[in-house]
Amino acid sequence: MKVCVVGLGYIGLPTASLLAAKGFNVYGVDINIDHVESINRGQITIVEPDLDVLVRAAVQSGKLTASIEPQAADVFIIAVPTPFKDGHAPDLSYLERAVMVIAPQLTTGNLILLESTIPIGTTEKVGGLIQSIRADLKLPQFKPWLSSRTNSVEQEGNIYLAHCPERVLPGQILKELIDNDRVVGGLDRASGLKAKWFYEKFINGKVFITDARTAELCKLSENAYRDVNIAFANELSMVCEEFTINVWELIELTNRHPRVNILQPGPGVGGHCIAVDPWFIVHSSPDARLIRTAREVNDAKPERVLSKIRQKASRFIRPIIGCLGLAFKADVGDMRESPALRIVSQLVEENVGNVLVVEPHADELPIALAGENVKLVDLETAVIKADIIVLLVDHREFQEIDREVLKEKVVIDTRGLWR
Ligand code: SAJ
Repeated sequence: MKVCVVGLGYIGLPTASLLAAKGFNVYGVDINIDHVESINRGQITIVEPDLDVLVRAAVQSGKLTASIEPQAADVFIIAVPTPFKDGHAPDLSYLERAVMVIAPQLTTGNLILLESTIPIGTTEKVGGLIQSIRADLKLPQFKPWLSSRTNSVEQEGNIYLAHCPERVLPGQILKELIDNDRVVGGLDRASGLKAKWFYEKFINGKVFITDARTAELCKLSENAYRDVNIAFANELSMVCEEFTINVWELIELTNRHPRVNILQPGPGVGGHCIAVDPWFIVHSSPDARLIRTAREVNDAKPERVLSKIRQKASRFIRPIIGCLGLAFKADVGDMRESPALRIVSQLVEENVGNVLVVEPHADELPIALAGENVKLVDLETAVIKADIIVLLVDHREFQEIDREVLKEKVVIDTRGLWR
């Protein structure tokens, strides 16, 4: 079976290499030629445990080849980003481009799987787009179903189209790709069944079929649920600050209740998923008031951290500020939507002091952090030289810092690592 994976990023590349390892012939497609060439050499730029080994093996076995052009295949998987535009409206341009690129390659019986996170109703729109380009094919019509009993499996199209949102956690992608349960939302029931049949060939998790709209909102709800719960923790951290209560101790004690499980506060919520996806619900429904507020609470958190740093910095003539971490969360190198990066950029721009950055997952500073007043240094240098130490990411390397040295510094621990 031939599989064409469009988008070789954090989801597409692990999926393509896993499929290759399972014996499928996989064509990976990406618009970035440098990325394509390095994959064909068996090299990757994404930091993810064991992915380098898997990609190298997939390429060496001849089962995975990458290109900027798609090829005819039995199954097409689209895993391109769906960011938001100004005003938080979803930007579906990558998805539309991917669909237009595969449309000429489609033949009767093909299965198209949309793994990208998408707003409610997008699978139907993709079906319409393909139909408008390929009048010779028959795309199924969307049919909502309330239970599996109410929908017939009668096939009315000659293409199968389903939304199968990815659910993997960065840092554990390969494990979760295989073990997580999947929800597949078919444009019609035949598409759902076909998608289930395909996933069951290479994952161990259970596959649940529903309609496309339900699967779309299911994925968005998973991330919005986590965002709302983190917002609760972040809100508590602000309340605690007013009353000089240690929020970490508070949460630990509150969580001793058998039905309470509060998440951890931090400098804000980052990454390409949780900081983005809830906006897709908010943008499509005025009823999503709680989800909107959670986004606003979490988005306001970096500014809270910044004002604390400014306040501490004002005690020094020109402080050296050691900022530990730039990534959006612990033990990954990904800086997309990172609150840590936002905080450090702002400190540099405002020239609050001389900033020493420590990021064990980066060899150089991102372009956004250019300036005379900022340098990437090792942990030891930052800890010795800094007047103020701001812990922004709870990378495991930062756990080992000598607490005695910290006693001589002004410490702002946004993650509760040294609580
Ligand atoms: N965070 C907190 N406090 C917490 C937990 C997380 O501040 O208690 C912050 C993190 O530091 C980070 C952000 O939230 O900045 C998101 O991190 P995360 O580990 O919660 O999630 P992601 O973005 O790495 O991955 C999420 C996952 N979704 C859920 O857990 C519901 C993953 O399963 C999804 O596949 C992924 O989004 C995605 O691609 O949508």
